Amino acid sequence: MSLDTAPDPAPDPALDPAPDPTRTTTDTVGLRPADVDMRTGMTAVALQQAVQDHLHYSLGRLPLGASAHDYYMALAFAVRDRLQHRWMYTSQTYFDLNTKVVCYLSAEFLLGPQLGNNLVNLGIESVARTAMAELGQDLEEVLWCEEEPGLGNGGLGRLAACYLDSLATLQRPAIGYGIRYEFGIFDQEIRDGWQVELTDKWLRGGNPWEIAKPEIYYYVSLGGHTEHQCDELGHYWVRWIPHQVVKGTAFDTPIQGYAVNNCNTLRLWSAEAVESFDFQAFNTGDYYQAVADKMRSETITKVLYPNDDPTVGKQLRLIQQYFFVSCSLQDMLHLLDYEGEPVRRFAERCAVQLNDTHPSIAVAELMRLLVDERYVGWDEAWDITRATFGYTNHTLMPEAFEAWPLPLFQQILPRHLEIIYEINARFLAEVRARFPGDEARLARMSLIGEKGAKHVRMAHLAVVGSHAVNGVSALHSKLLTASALKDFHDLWPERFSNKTNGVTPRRFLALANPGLRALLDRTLGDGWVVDLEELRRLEPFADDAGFRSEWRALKLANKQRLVDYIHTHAGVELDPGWMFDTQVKRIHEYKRQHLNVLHIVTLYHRLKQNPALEIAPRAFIFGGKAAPGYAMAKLIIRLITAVAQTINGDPQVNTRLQVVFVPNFNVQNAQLIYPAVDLSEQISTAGHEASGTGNMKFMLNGALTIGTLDGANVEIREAVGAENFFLFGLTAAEVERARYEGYRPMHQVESNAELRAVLELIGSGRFSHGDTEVFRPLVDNLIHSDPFLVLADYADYVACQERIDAVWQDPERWTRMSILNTARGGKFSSDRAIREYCDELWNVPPVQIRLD
Ligand code: NBG
Repeated sequence: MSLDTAPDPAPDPALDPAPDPTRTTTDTVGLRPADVDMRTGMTAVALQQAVQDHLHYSLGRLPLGASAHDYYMALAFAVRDRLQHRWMYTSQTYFDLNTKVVCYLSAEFLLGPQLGNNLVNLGIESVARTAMAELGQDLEEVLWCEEEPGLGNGGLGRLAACYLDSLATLQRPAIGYGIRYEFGIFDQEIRDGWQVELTDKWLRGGNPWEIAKPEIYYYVSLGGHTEHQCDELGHYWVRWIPHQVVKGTAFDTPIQGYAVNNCNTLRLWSAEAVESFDFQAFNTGDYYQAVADKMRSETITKVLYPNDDPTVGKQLRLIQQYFFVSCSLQDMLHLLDYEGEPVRRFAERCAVQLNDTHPSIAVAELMRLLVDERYVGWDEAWDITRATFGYTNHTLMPEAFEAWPLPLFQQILPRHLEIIYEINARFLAEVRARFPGDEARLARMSLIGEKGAKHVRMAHLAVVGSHAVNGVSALHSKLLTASALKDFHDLWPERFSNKTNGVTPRRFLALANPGLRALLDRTLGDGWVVDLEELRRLEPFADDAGFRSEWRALKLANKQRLVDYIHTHAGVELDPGWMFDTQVKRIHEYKRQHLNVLHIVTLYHRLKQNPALEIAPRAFIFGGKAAPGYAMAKLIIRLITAVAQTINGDPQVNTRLQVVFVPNFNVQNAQLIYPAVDLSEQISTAGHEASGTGNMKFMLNGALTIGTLDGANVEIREAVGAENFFLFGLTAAEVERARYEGYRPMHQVESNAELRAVLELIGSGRFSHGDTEVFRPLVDNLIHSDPFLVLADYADYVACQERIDAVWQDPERWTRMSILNTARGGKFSSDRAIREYCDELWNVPPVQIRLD
């Protein structure tokens, strides 16, 4: 498939003959060979020249006055040219070969800074370092100028970005489809210990990676009503008369694979008003009304919503979802037309994956496009739809199961509601036939929920409209089929599978940890970058004292890097010789940052009771954003910063304990954090973290994990061996049983004097200048409700931390375990995950790209 096409009529097959399927190389007519071209050459000289040209022609800067940011832009443009070159060949080849394409629909793509990653994937890092040095610039400083696109909340969006990297690296034709938010996830500052949110103006300095494609746009209808008609031939058809039409325009970002020529596309849609739609307003002189409409349309892609904020407006979110899904499906249909393929072949050309329920309206939209606009019969359209979609579920948290109130849905998508009713009627007939008389089951499975106010259940729509449904870790997939989607599993067990998450070794090892990369290359060769199981060959080196000491030196250097960053950004100077005990991720009660704090306060309390107590000195490092409307999560941040202030300022304890909250956790600073950590905190309530991916990034960088049997922790522990993993806490089944039997947190408090003392310290104002009110909601919640069983796991957690303390005192043993964590982390590559998706669900084989 070629993406470089404006939406114009399908080509005449007589003029544009079908491609010869036996051809394996691309038709390069009109494309320019790379090595003779200074513009895309891969030597330091060519790159240096390209940077100078861009400084001059693209940016209009004199070398003398150019800032590091100017050099960043110039280098980014120069690198983009090299990507563009590969992108052209890639598009041409995919088109020539009529390949099947993975279309990854995701409301979030958390790409992170792109320059460094593109240099790694093109294999020109050292070339760029030399070129920039020639220009008097330090590459590291230039890389640091990049403003990352924060187009995601956390794990889900970052997973989508890792998957794009793996798809390109594994040479699979793929397009990521999403939303070009003008403001991504907010920037976090800490003021007086509290989180403050600032708008993320990531486009302010210009985005050198995207290419606007104003000629690629689609119209998206909203609101209004439908009209049902029968034409003179007796055909029944439906017209949707919308209240508003907006226009979605494409912005493309190249996604370069590692050490291959494949360069795929991330296509993000931006909303604008349809000028002609305002014609009447213009004619009647109501210019300002027309401008107001324009502004209203543009708000659709203004801002990314936090995925866990209970307070944000629902209406705009539904519109956002529909907007990007409709543009993307229309784009796929257009590409099919362009290639002269009949819509009947849609599912053979596009494997469309729904990244959580956010894009699940796609099921109804594809039906609408096929039935209402392409006049495909319902049954055939339904077969195409189900063969097209796959659905990945990313959470069991009930509040994330999207359910739209019926009146809201009807108001925005009247035609889709009709289609959903029809899908539902046919679906329920199937259930009725399989389970006669089971009315309760019908009510549970219906696409329309009737408990309380009626609502559309988007997860059910996604399952019914997909041929494949998967969870993101073995445990999560098991729980999914045993609980949330059990009825669907009873009906269609063959549709369900597990695809354990993975992370890209390019960004999270090669780029983030250059010291380790060099050591691995020297020890194993560089095959591990694309075949992460190669790391297993490190195992014997765990017993080599010389190697262990090298390993420690490396970790120390990485810690020093982080110490400098933290000193600058949080004003605390840590000692790199201490254990770095770290929890970085979204702040959420189920992730239990407050359990971590209870442990810190326990140590504080013990040291206050007994100043001579011997404990290994530890730096506790936190980072993560709380949803702006999630009061308890924000209070947890406040607790962390309060405990940090008290401990760091107390000479009696600050020689053994330090606590720091790193503001504005994002991909950029994450790349500094993962390689510098000794202990990774993965302490969610069992059964609640679908997978986790930070846990994998830490493991690969040689951190040891303290964790519950939750999400991918289970598989991490299996891979590294129980003796190299610090396990504590209730299992998912025990958590469920405790809840079922009426869990009483007060019982924990009554039976554990140390826990009581710790909670009293927090409640007494010890960490809040005597203010006994500020943390009361948090302490009360733990004592009286404790929905995530923090107190139930407290004693075991503290005991486990004591075992960790003992192991840390034996550096040789710790290092051995650290090396084994890296060596046995190969499974957690996103390449493994994407291979599974491609082979088992998408049926998309690799396509080689040659640049001749
Ligand atoms: C998140 C889960 C994580 C998981 C990522 C990626 C959502 C809805 N889910 O555990 O909480 O690692 O998805 O699968 O953001």
